[in-house]
Amino acid sequence: MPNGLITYQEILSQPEAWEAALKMLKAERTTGEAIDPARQYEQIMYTGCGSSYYLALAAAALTQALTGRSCRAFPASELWLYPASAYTASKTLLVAASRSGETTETLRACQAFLSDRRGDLLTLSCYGEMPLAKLGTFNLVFPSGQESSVAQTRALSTLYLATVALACLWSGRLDLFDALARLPEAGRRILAQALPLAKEIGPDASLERFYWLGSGPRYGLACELSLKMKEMSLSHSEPFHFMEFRHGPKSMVTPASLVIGLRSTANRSSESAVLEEMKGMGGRTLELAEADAPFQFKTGLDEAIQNVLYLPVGQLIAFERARSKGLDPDRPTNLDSVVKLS
Ligand code: F1P
Repeated sequence: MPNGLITYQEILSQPEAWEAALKMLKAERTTGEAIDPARQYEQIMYTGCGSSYYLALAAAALTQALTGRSCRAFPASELWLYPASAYTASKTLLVAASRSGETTETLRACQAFLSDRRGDLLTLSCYGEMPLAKLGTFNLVFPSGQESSVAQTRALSTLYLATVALACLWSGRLDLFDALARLPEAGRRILAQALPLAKEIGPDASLERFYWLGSGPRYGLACELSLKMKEMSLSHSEPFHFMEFRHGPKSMVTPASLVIGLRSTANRSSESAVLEEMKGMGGRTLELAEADAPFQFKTGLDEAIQNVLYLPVGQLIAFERARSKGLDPDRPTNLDSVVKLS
């Protein structure tokens, strides 16, 4: 089997996974609405590990923007070992994401949260038989996100999309909730559009460092794509908020650097300016955005619900780079698909 065929198929099948998840969320809409934080909780905390923590970061930023509720994200290990630095006395909805549903830190954080009676727990996972899927006050399971590769792709984007759908429900934006149904088709088109780009960038041996820039609801996604580049291709890769990149990290930019911007529409001028400056310093740049960018989505969708579309583009770039380095993305070096502590 050619290297990475499982991962490749999982990346390409994301639109179908999203379709199945959205159907389930539509059917379970009452659960989503019943959880409604607006009425019951002073704050929402999101948590997970690795990719699932980056999902939590992205979900917290978007959910706060849409609902106006206080939303924060912490690695599960921080909630487990340093709860006083994270929780306040207010009644909390904890949203825990996990592909496997058996990552030790995530389970420990959720068990401590419940035993300390801090509020209610909503779990988002892909395997209904695993411990996390039975732990929550509310449990949403998305089998279409199941995957056998180690580095998360389909699971991450599917669980992330679930948080976007819940944010739409909790903010009463049923127009946005309904518009999510257009994402699978957009995803198929963008995957096809991204393939040649990934095949051009991936094998480019003149590139040695990758910087992923994202702000607001896109910072967590920048972190996730940076992790993909590390996990799949063992490349030096780092995420930053757009404007933060100027405050020191830009000193690392050379012609061997690719600065990839998950650019917004709302703050286009500020974010494009950072990429232009890096280009002026001799760095290479790649601007991804809905419109007015070398790689554009052109979905016509509201900015709040199209962020998931950045993921397949970055995943394919990391995948092609791994393949060009003779690595097997299906079996990344030194990685396990789940971290279980004794
Ligand atoms: C969390 C995780 C992954 C990471 C690696 C090890 O898994 O940290 O994000 O990429 O595969 O496990 P999960 O809790 O989402 O199953």
